[in-house]
Amino acid sequence: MRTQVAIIGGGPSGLLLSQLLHVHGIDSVVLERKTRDYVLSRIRAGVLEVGLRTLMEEAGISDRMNREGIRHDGAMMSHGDEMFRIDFAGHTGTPVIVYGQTELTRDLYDAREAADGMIEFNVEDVGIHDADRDAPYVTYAVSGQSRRLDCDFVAGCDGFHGVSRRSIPEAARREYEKVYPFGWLGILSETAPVNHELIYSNSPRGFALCSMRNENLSRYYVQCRLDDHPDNWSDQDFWDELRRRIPQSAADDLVTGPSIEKSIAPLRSFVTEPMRWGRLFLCGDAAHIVPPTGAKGLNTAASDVHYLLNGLRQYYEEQDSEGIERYSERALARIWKAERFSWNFTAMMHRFPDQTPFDLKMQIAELEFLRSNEAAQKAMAENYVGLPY
Ligand code: RFL
Ligand code: PHB
Repeated sequence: MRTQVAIIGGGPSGLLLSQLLHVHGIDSVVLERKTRDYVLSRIRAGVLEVGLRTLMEEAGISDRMNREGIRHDGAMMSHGDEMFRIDFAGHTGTPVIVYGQTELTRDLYDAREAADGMIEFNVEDVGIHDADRDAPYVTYAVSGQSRRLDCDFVAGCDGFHGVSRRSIPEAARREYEKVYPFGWLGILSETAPVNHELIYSNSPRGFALCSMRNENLSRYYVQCRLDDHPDNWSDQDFWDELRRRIPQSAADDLVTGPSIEKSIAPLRSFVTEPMRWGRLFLCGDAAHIVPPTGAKGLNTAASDVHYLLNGLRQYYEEQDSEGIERYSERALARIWKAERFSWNFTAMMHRFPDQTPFDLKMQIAELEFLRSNEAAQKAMAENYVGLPY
């Protein structure tokens, strides 16, 4: 089999790239290790920046997002019983939209299917070959049968644990990593959200976040130990702990109910450089991870797709390699700023095991500065709604 772009991974990066390439007349094949249902069962990000929304529009699949996504003009920050608002729309003219990654991925799968896009599910043993030559190819197996996909380019959209990053020789890449000494325990419940905007809370018992998917579906998180397990938490334990970590006014309004999903995600900052090796390009979680505090994971994946799409279009439409040659440099320039924001916001909001009384005072001072300073609020708003591409 032959295609122009072989895409490893059918998560949001791979599907969005594939759909956008299709819109611009470039052919691709997506290879996904799991099934569609499995990919859609993963509960992840929920906040969409304007850049990602524009890409969804360009991909021709923004109708449901525009109809069902919830516009958020700001978000609440709290410490103790203090609570203040960051006005995203007021400071930047732009809101964020709350629309789950699951829904966005479903829209992308539907669009690929409607266009007869080629997606191979349940692929095993993916191998990327000759990416540093002119004619790369990908080998894989489906139901025990070996297959070969010849292509012009390979897009590595296979997440943090995929094969693409590891296909770049170690001597040719450099990795930067910070592992945080805690995780987030998240639950999804069919209850009305406690507030119409998100609440990010720094409490003496650890961080908490009140988020949502729609008016009857809430997403809540509490900071937890890395060695903790969701089975250690009954729903009642979770609600009790959440109540203790958010301001009293919010705790009083909290509507509780049975959880329909409960999971723990570790927190990590990670970047690999460069994001291109010959004709192999890394996109999204395959190249970088942010702690979820800044809601940047999915959004940084989208900016990679934007730079790669432009590079590939320039190559096919103008026979000019400049865009693909500078892909890594352009993508990384934006990634590092999102890494800084996510790291800084994480440091401001969480309890760290080795935090000294001085460190705690610094956190409070930072939050107080943010509460009282318009310029600091504007900087936060600009980062949160997404820096320009
Ligand atoms: P994904 O979503 O991990 O998709 C990669 C796809 O590649 C497939 N795959 C392979 N396919 C073929 N061959 C192989 N060898 C393969 N290896 C892997 C996988 O099955 C998968 O379908 O990466 P992508 O597309 O780059 O998208 C990135 C986003 O998913 C990610 O940045 C965010 O979801 C991160 N993230 C969150 N971001 C937020 O902004 N807010 C959140 O609340 C949030 N919560 C999360 C998260 C990531 C989590 N992970 C990775 C554990 C919660 C969790 C639990
Ligand atoms: C979510 O709704 O899952 C969510 C929202 C904001 C974040 C992280 C996660 O910063």
